Amino acid sequence: MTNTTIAPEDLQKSILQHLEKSLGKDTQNATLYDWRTSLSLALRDLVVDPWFRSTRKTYEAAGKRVYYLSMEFLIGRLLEDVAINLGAEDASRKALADLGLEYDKVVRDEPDAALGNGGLGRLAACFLDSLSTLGIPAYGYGIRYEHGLFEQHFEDGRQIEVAEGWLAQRHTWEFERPEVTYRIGFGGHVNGNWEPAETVIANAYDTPILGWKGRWANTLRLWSAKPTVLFDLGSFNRGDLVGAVVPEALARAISRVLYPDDTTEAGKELRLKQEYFFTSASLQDIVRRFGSEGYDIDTLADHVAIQLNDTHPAIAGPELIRLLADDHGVEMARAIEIARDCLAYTNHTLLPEALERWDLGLFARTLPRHLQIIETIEADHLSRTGSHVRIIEDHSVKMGELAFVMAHCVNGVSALHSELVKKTVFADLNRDYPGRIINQTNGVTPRRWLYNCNAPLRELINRTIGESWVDDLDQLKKLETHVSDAGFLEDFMAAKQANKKRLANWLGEQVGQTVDPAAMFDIQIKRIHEYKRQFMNILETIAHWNEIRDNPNGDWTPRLKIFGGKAAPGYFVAKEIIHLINDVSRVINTDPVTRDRLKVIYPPNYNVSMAEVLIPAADLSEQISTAGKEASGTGNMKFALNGALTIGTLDGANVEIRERVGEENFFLFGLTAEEVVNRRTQHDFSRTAIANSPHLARVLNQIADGLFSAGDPGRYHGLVTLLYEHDYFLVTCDFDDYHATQNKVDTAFVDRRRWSEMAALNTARSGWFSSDRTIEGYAKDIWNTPSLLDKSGS
Ligand code: 73E
Repeated sequence: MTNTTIAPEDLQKSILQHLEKSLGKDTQNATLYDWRTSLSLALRDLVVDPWFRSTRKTYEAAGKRVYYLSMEFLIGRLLEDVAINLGAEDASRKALADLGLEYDKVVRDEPDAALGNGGLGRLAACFLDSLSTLGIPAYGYGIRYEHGLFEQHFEDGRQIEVAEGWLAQRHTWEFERPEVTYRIGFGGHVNGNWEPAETVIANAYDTPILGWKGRWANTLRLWSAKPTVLFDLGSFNRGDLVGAVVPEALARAISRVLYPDDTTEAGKELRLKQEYFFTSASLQDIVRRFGSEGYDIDTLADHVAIQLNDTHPAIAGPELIRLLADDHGVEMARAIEIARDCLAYTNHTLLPEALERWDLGLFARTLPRHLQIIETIEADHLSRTGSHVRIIEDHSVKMGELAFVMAHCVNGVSALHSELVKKTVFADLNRDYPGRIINQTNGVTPRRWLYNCNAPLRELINRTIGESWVDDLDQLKKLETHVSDAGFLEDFMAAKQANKKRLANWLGEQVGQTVDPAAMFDIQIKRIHEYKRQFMNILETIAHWNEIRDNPNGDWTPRLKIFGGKAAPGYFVAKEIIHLINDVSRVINTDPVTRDRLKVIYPPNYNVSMAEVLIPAADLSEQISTAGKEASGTGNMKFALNGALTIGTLDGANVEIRERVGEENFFLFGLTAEEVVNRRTQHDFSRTAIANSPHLARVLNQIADGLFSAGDPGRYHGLVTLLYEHDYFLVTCDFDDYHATQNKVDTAFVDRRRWSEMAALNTARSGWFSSDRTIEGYAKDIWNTPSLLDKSGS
């Protein structure tokens, strides 16, 4: 089947019925929330049919299924996604319009499901979309956090974190499964059998994930933690009111909140419990489903492919062995073999602070049986390979080594990153297990990141090459022949201009700032981190401001600099950088000399929905991390796909983007990964770099003098000192090249014809960065799972 087409009248009938029967409201009293929920329920009804059909086909095929285990699924809003995949967007628009409602306003009322920090969680969401679009039978497994990533507010330019509450409203897309529960044990003793001291219940909630044209739907199953005893009546009867609710509160704490640390390890007991909680529930579910279909447990790996999204679910190795050996009586050596045949592990970062290690004492106390199994895994690994790499070392359990040894395949997320994985963190294990490490360069779903978020460009592409690019993004190549056509380029730039106007309006509403849509929109949106170097960007912005002030009558290209992103609440330096950007923005935006030429805006609370407004409007994409540090990046791909040019280093997937779009259509600067490593060994490299850069020296003096922190001149003493003394991320060394390259961007932007060619070529040559291509790579090289869509596309 293809699209579920629904007539606007029928959809409207269904909306009104849900309003009345599901929400108990009449049209007189309905709020925006009621209308949005009614539309969502009406559309959800249409998802059920393809969802059931896919599930039935999956069981009939009796083939292999993918289980994607991830602590994070940063899915954002779902309403528009579902409407478009169902082919019901126009019907929704009409049905609502007849009720006096505006579709876009209703869509925007939905809170983001912010069950992730950044790239890793968003990648998992794009993968779900592609798995469904490709018709590969799959389940996503994760945690149903009551509070997703915190809301970011600014107070006097400082980041303040406020708890997020997406579940305060009814989450329309999910189906609670009260009957699907598993017991998850913690602590206790092993006397032959493991007797946990504490048990919580994992309860399933299912969200159907519909693919393009509604041809297929998979399931995202999220676990919520509940107590085994709902209420301690004994304590209550003794008059201990607080004691009566404690067991419940402790159990529920496990799925209460997402850890807000991106690319850093949380290292807390509750985090270990979260990891084990969702991994155990997912594996029990997988093994139960497998058993219910009547297969012999020895053939598990013929039917089950489990992908570990980083080390967060790395306890899956020992847990699966425990289920096989302790519960199903499989002999230990065979259990290890089966588990390894099922498991594969994706590494997302080389940053040492992100490599998970658990204190041995804490681990032994929390998961005593698993520690025994890990000792067995380690002994097996050492004896088979003669390796000297241990899993338990320095009084800790190393989850990277555990995941590596227990996976039949390990992958990095860009060509450069995968090579560095082989050469650095896992160099020894790579020798012990040659060929185990492979590459799967990340991708993004073109449905959300072009079709849904960029209507003007979507329409132009459809007019030019038809609609088949949406699930076959390589088709964008066909646009290349049109790049010599002045009319096409004008249309391309008109689409960009429409998006820039939309963003200008949005900024007016959200932050009360007026911006010039003719200015270059230069955007850096991502988590705030030293290695991503927002610091270098704001320093360069100050240098640019100085230049304009030095020559106020010069022919300056007007620029709007936009920053977006959150800092981990405990990451002090990142929060200082946020404060600095906001301070600089205040000074620059009120300077009458530069006002028409330079503006800096930092809208608070960057999230997926904000990205959907910002990315289509970008002229310039900032991908400026220290080479060797950004494993891949996925924002870089979204910008290029939407016709922004990149200013970037040879880091992560930038390398592959530049190769594909052409080096003449990419603004490259900076040290290479190899040069970065060498430069760090040079004595006083940062002082030397600052001494050799009059621009940078001047900017640092201005900051140190308190130019941006009136009344508090010492505010950025720490940040400035950091650059002189511990510039680990080489901001000082790359600064001049970055600044010179920004000047080249200014010049290039003025040549509208050439710029439009470069922008259009970025779109035309970004087809390879579809997550459909990535998922096809995983399916072929790692999972060995076929698509169950039949050839006619149904
Ligand atoms: O380069 C990105 C990459 O594009 C990388 O930093 C990010 O993963 C993206 C998707 O592959 C990432 N996130 C984490 N590690 N790498 C992480 C680590 C701990 C907690 C949460 C996220």
